[in-house]
Amino acid sequence: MIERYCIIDSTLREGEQFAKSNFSTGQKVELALALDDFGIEYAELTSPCASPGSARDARIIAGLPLRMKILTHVRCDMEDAKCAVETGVSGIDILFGTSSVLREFSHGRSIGQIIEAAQRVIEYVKGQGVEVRFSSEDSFRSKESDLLDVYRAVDTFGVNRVGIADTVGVATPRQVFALVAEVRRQVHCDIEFHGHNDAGCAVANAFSALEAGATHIDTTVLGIGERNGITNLGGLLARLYTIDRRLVDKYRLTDLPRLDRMVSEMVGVQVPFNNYITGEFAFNHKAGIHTKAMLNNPTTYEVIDPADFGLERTIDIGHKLTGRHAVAHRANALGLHFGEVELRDLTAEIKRLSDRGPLALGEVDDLLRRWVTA
Ligand code: HCA
Ligand code: CU
Repeated sequence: MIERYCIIDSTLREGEQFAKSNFSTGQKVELALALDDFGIEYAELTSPCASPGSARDARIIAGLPLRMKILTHVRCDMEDAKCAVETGVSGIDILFGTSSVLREFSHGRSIGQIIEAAQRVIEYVKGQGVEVRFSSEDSFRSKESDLLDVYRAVDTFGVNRVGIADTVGVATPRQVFALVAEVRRQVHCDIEFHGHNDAGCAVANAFSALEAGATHIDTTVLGIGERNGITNLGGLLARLYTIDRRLVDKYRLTDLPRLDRMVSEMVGVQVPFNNYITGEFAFNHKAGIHTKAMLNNPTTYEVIDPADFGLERTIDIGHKLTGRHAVAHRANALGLHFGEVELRDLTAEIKRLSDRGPLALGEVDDLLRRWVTA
């Protein structure tokens, strides 16, 4: 049972790590305003220590009159934390690699040293009246007992959330469920999940995390991020909507197409054809068996009502898989009415013609009109 949850949209942090991203200040502000209108609870920004422009933009966005909370993301380091607090954000997400591979080849610290460093930074940030989260990079390739030691310790230091990160996208939904449920038993604070999509499980894993008691999920618009990205905002909404529409009522769903389009234009990629909800064909119906049922009752082949997202379904007619019902429906829309035999012949003609290639709707319409006068 999922009772309460928040989305932390990281398009302005993880999304900046996408190969084609290079948001201008104006674009960052535009996106922050759009996410806020949408009803997202938190937006995470690139570390102000990354570049002078990142620091300036973090201050600008933290100063906007928004309902959502602005977070920034830094390493577990005192200098970084100070720099983050100075931007005026309401929360800081700190990150430390706990896996043996990162400990050996990246920062070289022991679990004890990680806990000590975390305590200093957490106490400092809390002391500044700022929200703080502690996340362990590459959680699923970390030793579980190490992870739990770290999470239990930072919980006692007063973190608002612990973060579980599937940095390389290896976790399965079952593993996510098991780890989040275990962390849920061990700490009192909130739990955040951040999952990459390398193996195609980012949405499923985020959902499993919620089922196991996570309270915060990281997403990005269109799922953009390092490599092939993380949990797609629209994908998570689709997953939750089909479980219980009320879970997503708090968001202004009709603005999702605008958000997806905005980010696709900003980063210079198209919205993928198979994107959740806003992909060009997400509500397109083609085969005769489907279109017949759809015309009788759209819930036969649609679990999401496109109108809830301000979208419309399309029914393809001019192809060899077409069916009589779809043809009759189109004819009715044009004010033309055919008998059963005519309809059968018309449908056969469309199938014959489209064996050479699909017909445009205009061509189908011409054929229907000619049939009347023939
Ligand atoms: C990265 C960091 C991160 C951080 C996630 C988090 C990851 O490797 O770029 O702060 O929870 O995937 O581990 O994005
Ligand atoms: Cu990440």
